[in-house]
Amino acid sequence: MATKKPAANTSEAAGTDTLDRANSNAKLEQLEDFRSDATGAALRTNQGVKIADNQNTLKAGARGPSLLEDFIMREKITHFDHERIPERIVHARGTAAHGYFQVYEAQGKKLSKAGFLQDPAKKTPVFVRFSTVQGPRGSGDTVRDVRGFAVKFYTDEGNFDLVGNNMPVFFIQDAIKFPDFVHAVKPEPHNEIPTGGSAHDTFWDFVSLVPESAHMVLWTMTDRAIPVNLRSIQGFGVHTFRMIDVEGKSRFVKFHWKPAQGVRSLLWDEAQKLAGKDTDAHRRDLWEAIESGDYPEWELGVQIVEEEDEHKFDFDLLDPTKIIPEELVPVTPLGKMVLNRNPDNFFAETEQVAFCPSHVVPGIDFSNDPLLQGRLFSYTDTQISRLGGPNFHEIPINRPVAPNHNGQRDAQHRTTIDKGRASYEPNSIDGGWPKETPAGPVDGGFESYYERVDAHKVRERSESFGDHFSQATLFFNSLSAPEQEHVIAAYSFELGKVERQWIRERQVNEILANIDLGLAQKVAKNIGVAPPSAPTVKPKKLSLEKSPALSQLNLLSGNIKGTKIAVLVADGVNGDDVKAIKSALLAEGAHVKVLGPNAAPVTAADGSALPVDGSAEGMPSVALDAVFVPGGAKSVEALSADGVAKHYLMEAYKHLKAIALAGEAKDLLKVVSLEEDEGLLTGADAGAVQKDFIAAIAKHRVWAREPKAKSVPA
Ligand code: HDE
Repeated sequence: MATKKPAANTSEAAGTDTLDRANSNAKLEQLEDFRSDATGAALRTNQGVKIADNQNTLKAGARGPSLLEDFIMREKITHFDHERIPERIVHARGTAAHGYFQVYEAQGKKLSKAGFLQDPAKKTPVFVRFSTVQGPRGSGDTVRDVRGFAVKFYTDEGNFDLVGNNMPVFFIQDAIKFPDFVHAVKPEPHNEIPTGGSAHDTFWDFVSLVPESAHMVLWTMTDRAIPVNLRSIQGFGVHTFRMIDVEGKSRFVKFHWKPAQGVRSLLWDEAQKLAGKDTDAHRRDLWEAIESGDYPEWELGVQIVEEEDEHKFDFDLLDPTKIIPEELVPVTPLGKMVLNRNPDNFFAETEQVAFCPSHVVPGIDFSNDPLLQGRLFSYTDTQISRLGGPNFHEIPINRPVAPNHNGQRDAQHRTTIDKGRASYEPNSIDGGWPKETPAGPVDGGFESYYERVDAHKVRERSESFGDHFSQATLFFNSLSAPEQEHVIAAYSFELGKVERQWIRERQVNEILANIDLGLAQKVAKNIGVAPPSAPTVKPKKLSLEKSPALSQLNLLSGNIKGTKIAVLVADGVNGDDVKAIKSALLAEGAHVKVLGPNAAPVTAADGSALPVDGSAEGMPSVALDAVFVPGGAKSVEALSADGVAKHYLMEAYKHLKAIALAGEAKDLLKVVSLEEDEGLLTGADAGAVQKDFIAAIAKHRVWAREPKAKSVPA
């Protein structure tokens, strides 16, 4: 149990908002109880010695030199000096949460004998880490980048790690190219610029020389690379895997995570601003959603391809730069995942968690995708230097719930006190234990799929991996008009930052022109390159003209659950409007932030004190999804004279957000020179606009406004 905070902290509850602040502090203390370290235990050294003075080093006289003998100070500083561990070489910036996975129905006879896919009543614990790829541990959350989506299932048969991304393909086809790719995308070696992004020469040099990257680079130029938050990203296992059923039959599968919140993204201007206004935007959003009980949820599904259908597609299932269009093979839902608990300690859990694609359980197996095969080696290898040795599986967050028992011994950071004399197998000293378990349909030992391989040893790329453009073309064709516009803008922005003209030209002529000539010509114009008149590679006939499942505008949830709405107030605000809109939005599962000129409560028109959640400056429009301004003549007058409030509205308008102005707030339209449209609504009071406001928020953006919004200053 938490003991009370020291008096110094409680004395701050002595201002005008005494009651509210005291109440919310008490709530916070209760909430944080389980995270508290208020044990009542004495301060001791690591050797267990009680410490009498933690304020002063041992000195020869109060003003004299410090003494080497001070083991208390030396232990403390030595430990501190070694607090940091190497950050991940890629995916260093991340955030994570605990939760559970629950299967819908038993899969043993249909698809996989994996134990965690059998019992719909069973909740298998998971730990999920989301990440960006390029930036270091302290970099911004909203940069243009791929998002990692790594899930550790703590199953009764051992840990299963599904280490995926929020995009369904990858930049390269063979693991041997990974260090080249990463060196190219990382900040440049001479000046370590840029942090967190790919808008620089070495990245575009590499990808313009490596056409197999064309499809994935196109994904990173879409809005998928700037998600609005981590609760609304899709996840993909990327590679083809195998699943083995109880009869031993194997099928190929591709894993998909579909967010219940729908797929939503930021606009580029928002993403850039948010990176400065709130570096932790995504981390904070996930944390706050879970703390508030709004638990993010995803559905796990698989595309299933029967063994005999392996070669029926016009691409190779083993090629990680290809998707299987959902129109050809629909996603079969398997179960749902809910994230319902934040970590207690970032370092111990989020930083020290070690994922590895080779952590599989019986019923799940690998394909021969050459990128996947390389990953099976790389992840354990990297933990050996990052986590300081081969015993990282003993770190609590990595420990399986299934017991592990074998003859592996010693090495750095071993914490298990192994018993018995026989650390080898077979043995006759410890009764032969631990022994092998034969493979079986249920709870058996792991047995690799009995695949026949008969070939020459070669260093070769299969010819079936040779088409690098047709799926990129399919993807571009499948995007809606605003999505295509954003892609053109993203290539233009990124290539516009490339200093070497020949790299710009090569990307336009040899890559973009082969994806879509119109795309290439528009980008060429924006970056000062002569527009190409023809592709350099003969286009392959597309077997599918469009895949609607690829456009994120088709992937909205249709409701406003989990969105964040700003309510702008000042002294004199109509308190009834605030109350009404709050209850209407909360009833739909949205989060409401009442924002004042500063963090102090405002006085409503009826004289009552109205607490606020923060200031408009502290929670900028780029961090929220929509804006409501209640009526109240005095409040509207104050907002009309407040630069922050006016900018708030104009910025929300520019970013195509739903805006509703109640009562006198309609007067603000003139002040900021904006006109009503299908998402900028006015009405006599909150009740009159709330229905249309909610419908506009559910559409996520007012796309029809985009051309007009361009003239609003950024
Ligand atoms: Fe990774 N990747 N990767 N990767 N990857 C790492 O492992 C690697 C690839 C992915 O939150 C590293 O523990 C190679 C594809 C995620 O902790 C490292 C290749 C996909 C995460 C590594 C790939 C991913 C990583 C760095 C090509 C999507 C973060 C630290 C053969 C399917 C996991 C670490 C977390 C992390 C190697 C390609 C996803 C160095 C060699 C494809 C989500 O081992």
